[in-house]
Amino acid sequence: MSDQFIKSRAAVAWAAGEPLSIEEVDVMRPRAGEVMVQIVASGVCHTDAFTLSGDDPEGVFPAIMGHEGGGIVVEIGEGVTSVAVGDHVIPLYTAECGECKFCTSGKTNLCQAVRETQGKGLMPDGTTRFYKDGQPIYHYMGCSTFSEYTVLPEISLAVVNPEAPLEEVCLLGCGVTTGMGAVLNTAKVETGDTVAIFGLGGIGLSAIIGARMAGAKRIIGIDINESKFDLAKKLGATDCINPKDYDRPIQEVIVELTDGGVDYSFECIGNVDIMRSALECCHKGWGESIIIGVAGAGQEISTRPFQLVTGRVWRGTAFGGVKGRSELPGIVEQYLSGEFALDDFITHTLPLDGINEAFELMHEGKSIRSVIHF
Ligand code: NAD
Ligand code: AHE
Ligand code: ZN
Ligand code: ZN
Repeated sequence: MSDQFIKSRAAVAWAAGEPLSIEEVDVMRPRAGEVMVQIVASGVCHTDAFTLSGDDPEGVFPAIMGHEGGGIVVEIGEGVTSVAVGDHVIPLYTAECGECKFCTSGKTNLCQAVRETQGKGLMPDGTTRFYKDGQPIYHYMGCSTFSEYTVLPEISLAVVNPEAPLEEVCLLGCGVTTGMGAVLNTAKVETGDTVAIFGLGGIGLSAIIGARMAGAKRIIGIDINESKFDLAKKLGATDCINPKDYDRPIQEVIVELTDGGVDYSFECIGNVDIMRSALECCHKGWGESIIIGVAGAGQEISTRPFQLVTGRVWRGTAFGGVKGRSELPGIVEQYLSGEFALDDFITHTLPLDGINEAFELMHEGKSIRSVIHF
């Protein structure tokens, strides 16, 4: 490869369902409007495992996965003005161009400027920047943070305070922002509300933090893995429930516990049956259920329409409704000023070589977040 390329160690997903393979790949230098980032650390999110499993309709292989990273800008392409070499950045799987119909709507964070090519594993010009022995390798969620060096569109980077440790604030690239944002931006939970949070992984635990910040008076955490309960309680859960302890649907249990149902519920698992439970444990007349979990190809949600006729609301959220470029730097400042902690989430730190162990720990229910240090 020519000097248009640099060498990078990366974890390559050659095919669905196979372990990642550590390779030296060639990364093409940034083109116009693009930025090369040296990744310092990356969390491993359940969505990485979901796509690797083959269940993601947008999953393409071979690919370099990872979307929860933190890094430093090493090179900018022609015309890039908002990001400079040396900036500390968090890659964004939800870009923010500030100009598209979505960005200017004031109604959503789902910028569509690069979404179509991103979903195909490509840069906005329809090509890839990753190669192995001349074979193209796809990008993932526009981020590919499981590579020492990656290339992103300028509009897919949030510049953050360099005092923030990238080994921790990388978690704001997905999990923690998603859970907190779902509660604070999407649901807009208020003081005194009762909430139920299904699934106490990185997303659900972050939703607990959001609920505590919002002043919720009762925060019910639900999980089938009771090892998650201690941290859930430390972060603010008032009750923790294991559905396996009951011989009736968990929604019935929660409705009874809460005098008619919760004000808000959050599904943080990706299980369509639990999405139904989460809706049906909401209070008649006003309860709202927010879907965060990602379900596999072909799966559908169902409930009796009467649940909605009688005032319950079903919503979904991506990246917690947060506009990355304009809002994430402020969330990093909140973290720096001690409004919430991130170290609680980091149960394991591993070198890139240990990335398959990170997936195993997740599947075994032993980790909240594993962070890969480059
Ligand atoms: P995780 O694996 O860390 O946590 C999932 C938790 O759900 C675990 O604690 C597990 O024990 C629990 N669980 C599994 N089955 C359950 C059941 N039947 N009942 C109760 N609990 C159960 O995963 P995560 O990283 O926290 O991600 C959670 C979900 O959120 C995934 O589907 C992920 O793809 C999705 N996600 C969505 C967004 C978004 O923007 N919408 C962002 C990040 C992650
Ligand atoms: N590609 C999947 C959907 C995956 C999905 O829902 N992704 C979330 C982020 S998960 C982060 O861990 C998301 O942001 N979705 C909005 C978007 O534009 O992708 C499929 O079903 O095709
Ligand atoms: Zn994620
Ligand atoms: Zn936009």
